[in-house]
Amino acid sequence: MSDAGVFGVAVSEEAASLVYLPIPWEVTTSYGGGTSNGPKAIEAASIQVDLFDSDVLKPHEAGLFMLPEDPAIRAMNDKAKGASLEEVNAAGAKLNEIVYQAAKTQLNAGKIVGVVGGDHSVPFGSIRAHAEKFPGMGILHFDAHSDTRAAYEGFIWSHASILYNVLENISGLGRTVQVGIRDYCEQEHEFLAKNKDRIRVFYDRDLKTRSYRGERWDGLCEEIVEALPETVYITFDIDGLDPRFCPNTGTPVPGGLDFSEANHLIGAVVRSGRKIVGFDLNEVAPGKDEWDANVGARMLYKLSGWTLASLGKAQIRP
Ligand SMILES: [Mn+2]
Repeated sequence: MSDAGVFGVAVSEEAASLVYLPIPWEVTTSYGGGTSNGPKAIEAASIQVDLFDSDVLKPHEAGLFMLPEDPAIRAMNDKAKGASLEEVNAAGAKLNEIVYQAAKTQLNAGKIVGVVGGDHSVPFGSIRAHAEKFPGMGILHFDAHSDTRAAYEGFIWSHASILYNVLENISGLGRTVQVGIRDYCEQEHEFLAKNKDRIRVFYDRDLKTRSYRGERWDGLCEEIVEALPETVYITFDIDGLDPRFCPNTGTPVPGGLDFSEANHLIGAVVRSGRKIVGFDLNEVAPGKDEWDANVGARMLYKLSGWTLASLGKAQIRP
């Protein structure tokens, strides 16, 4: 790894406004693997991202720092993969505690926290830490999957259950808004219908149909943003994007958002005056070339810039 640091910005942890927690974890992966190598691949690809951003003025000047991977997490991941259901569930609970403590430590030090997965089970502890610090915080969830399955395949802390676990176990949350959803089962459909007020779902099919009939993406973004409270946490599963942006992700689904559409929506959150208080990026799995990691690094930079801008630590480009 380059000594230059993530995005080629040489900055100390102390001087950074935004600290990334890389979590090499994919214990409950159900289909394609490789997301535990996401953080390292994204860090390597980040060197190629130009620091000039078209939306936000010099996001890097606020200081971006990625912690080193915790070898204990990697060891836990390797040990739990293929272990018994009971052991996997115990390992997941342990990881949640580690990520919770790590995020809480950074939040208490006044840092903005961005978790880099790993599969989508990874951010639970960070969302818990953010919800404690920012009561009433809503969640903007980009994903092809609703991730509201109860213990998928028996795994309590499954990547396919992250939003179910968040909504069932974390109190004091504002509304969750899901975007890009196009893969969900009967149980999830019922769960979503039962929790209509807590979760607003903007299904991919509906967004596409409305745009085919002439509605503009900008107007749809306005409607999505209005469903969110004033304080927002973003959980970004890369497979919310069209699979051409993430061909090696674990569970790709045709359809989804363009990179620019997702970026425009995050920008709309910030332009509305809402504050993005934290985020995670997950399910990026490097392939034989660096395309997936390249897209991941660029989305990470966009998420970082918009988050900093929303908190007054960077300026939106005039
Ligand atoms: Mn997904």
